[in-house]
Amino acid sequence: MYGLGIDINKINRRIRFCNYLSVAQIFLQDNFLLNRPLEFADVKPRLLGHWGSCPGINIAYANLKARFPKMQFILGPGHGFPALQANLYFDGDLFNYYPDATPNLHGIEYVCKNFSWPYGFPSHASPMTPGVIAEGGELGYSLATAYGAALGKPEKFITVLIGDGELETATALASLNLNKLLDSNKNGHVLPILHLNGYKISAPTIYGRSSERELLQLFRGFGYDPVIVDGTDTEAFQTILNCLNPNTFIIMKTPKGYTGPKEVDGIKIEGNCAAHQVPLPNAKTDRAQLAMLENWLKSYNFEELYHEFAYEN
Ligand SMILES: Cc1ncc(C[n+]2csc(CCOP(=O)(O)OP(=O)(O)O)c2C)c(N)n1
Repeated sequence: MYGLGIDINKINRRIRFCNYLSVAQIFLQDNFLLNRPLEFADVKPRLLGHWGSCPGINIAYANLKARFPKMQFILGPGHGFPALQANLYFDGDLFNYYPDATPNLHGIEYVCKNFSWPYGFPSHASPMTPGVIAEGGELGYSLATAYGAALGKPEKFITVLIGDGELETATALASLNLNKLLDSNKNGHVLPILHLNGYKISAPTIYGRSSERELLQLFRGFGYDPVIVDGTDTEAFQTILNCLNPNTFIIMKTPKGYTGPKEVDGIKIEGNCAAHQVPLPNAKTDRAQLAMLENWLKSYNFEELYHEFAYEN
């Protein structure tokens, strides 16, 4: 246990659960609990989705939810939808709207099979997503949406995850000025978190190549109190959440595609732009990639987490 009754181990287990479920949504159409060796037939015929953003989203969501259970969460890079969906499923929020999203094998199958599937869930956050007010398909609007949602609602606590690629857009960058327009007595608290995973689709981000000093000065110039945290250090993340002030701006560093494959066909994946979409695109036909996928899934030891989480009707 840590400070205010926060259980670091529980947060880390939730992150593992949601990472597994993010990968499973992208790849699996069967054998969701890996009860038998993974086969080509278990892999979806058309691999769609974005892995790279998911681990950082899962880290941010788990840390924020543990500390602020009633927060409103706004996701800038809506392409990281498998992670958002995994968290909504984990908390039972999805079940409230989709009764098939039960906390057992049936629910896991439902969530995975329907990701990016005709008549299922889209590959991005969408109006079908419970609580969504920013779709995120077009980058740039997350911070403005957060400040808008806070207007006239002093009781609200709004967290917003901004992609570092997203923050290169004019809209997101100009939205950094909005903190100057909100009277904290009349409006809700907005906590911005920059998801500094260093890469956008196929290249490094400007902020990923900036020095810490440049980053801190940039956000200080906009009137924030910036603080840098290593997202992979849950204890450090919780320490920062324990000492927020109205101007805190969190810069959360994670390697893009963290916990995913390190290298595929000689190309660096984890911590590189190559993690952005589907890191093992030939998993349905290439035995080596299938084996890598199986090892990747097994690395989360999901079975242990599943037994804690699931109930069977
Ligand atoms: C306005 C806009 N420009 C370009 C794109 C294309 N696009 C999709 S994802 C992406 C990279 C996003 O990078 P980042 O915000 O850092 O998110 P990450 O996946 O790295 O977490 C881009 C440029 C877009 N969706 N919207």
